[in-house]
Amino acid sequence: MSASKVATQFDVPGRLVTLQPLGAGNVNDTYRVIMRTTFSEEQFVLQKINQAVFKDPAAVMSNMKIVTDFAHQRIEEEAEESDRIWQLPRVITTKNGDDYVVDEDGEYWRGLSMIASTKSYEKVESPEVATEAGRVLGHFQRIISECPLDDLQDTLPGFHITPDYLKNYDVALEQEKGQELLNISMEAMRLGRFVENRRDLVSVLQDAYDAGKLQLRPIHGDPKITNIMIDQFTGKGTCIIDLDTVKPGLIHYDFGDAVRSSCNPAGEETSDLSEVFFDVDLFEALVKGYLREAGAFLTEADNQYLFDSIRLIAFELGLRFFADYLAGDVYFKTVYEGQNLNRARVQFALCESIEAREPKIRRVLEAHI
Ligand code: GN1
Ligand code: MG
Repeated sequence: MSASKVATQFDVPGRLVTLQPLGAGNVNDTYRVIMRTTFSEEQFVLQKINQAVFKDPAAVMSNMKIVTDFAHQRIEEEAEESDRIWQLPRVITTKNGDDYVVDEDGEYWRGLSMIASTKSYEKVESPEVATEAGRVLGHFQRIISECPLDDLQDTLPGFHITPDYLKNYDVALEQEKGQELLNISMEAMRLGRFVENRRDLVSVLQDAYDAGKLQLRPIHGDPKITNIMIDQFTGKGTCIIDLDTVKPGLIHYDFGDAVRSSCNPAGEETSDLSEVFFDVDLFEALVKGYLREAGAFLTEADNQYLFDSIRLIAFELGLRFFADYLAGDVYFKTVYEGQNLNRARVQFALCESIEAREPKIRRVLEAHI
């Protein structure tokens, strides 16, 4: 079914004016929908859930409802003492009262409220934005921390289990196509060696979890900087969007992902590797904002693995992009040939920069914890 036909099924007043592609997500299709009546205009977000990634879209929607209801209540309870108006998208029901539309092709569509007058960044250019990014993530993790884990389903089995990504990579490499793509370019071979030299790294968080040092908590799963909304007028962070991957996990996945995406001023899509580096000043700014909210619930053991999470999630994302390139771009959307290879180059360059700055990064953590 066409997106505009689906858009009119949500319980939003007015006639459809237009529908525009929104954001730069690598997984779902996202649109801004504009509805108008004689006296008003309402905009909302329409998304088609990518079922190649999310095999159980109803579970995604169930988690989203549970977590947003829980978080909205906490936001309301704390509203008086807050230094800002915190927001979080609301699931918009259909005219039939459902939480989503399933069209005749079996595609799942959802409507979400728009977080108005905010912007998100593809790359962070100032410490102020980094602090806000940290604050928004810490705030989100804190307000959902008591949401019962048993109510949340695993919407994406294997997500952020780095040893499993390494297995997928090995499978992609064994295929004829994978071998061909690896051997065709010096750059792909270089990345292959980069992975080989870091095989021992992949289980660092998983081992700590298996040993009972780290615990599962409700997490966001995908707090990259483009998912963090900053108020256009006050410059304060107000909200985190893209709640598909909210599920039980390690808070380290979130911390590592927010850090790796915020502290590389070149962003994820640059093709100039000389621009890619880990900016320790941005990192320090982010840590300050994060700990202001998260400091209270992080345990001693949690703190011990924060550095590892930064290095690991940069490496993991590079590995996921590289494996997807070798498998023929089946997971992450691409707009040009070799984009996933390029994205992998960027994350691996960032990982190297993180490794080179390990003592500095650890010092920043020690100074603020
Ligand atoms: C994907 O869809 P988007 O762009 O928010 C991916 C994340 C990656 C990110 C890298 C469900 O997120 O894990 O970190 O791309 N989401 C999923 O840009 O795999
Ligand atoms: Mg996402």
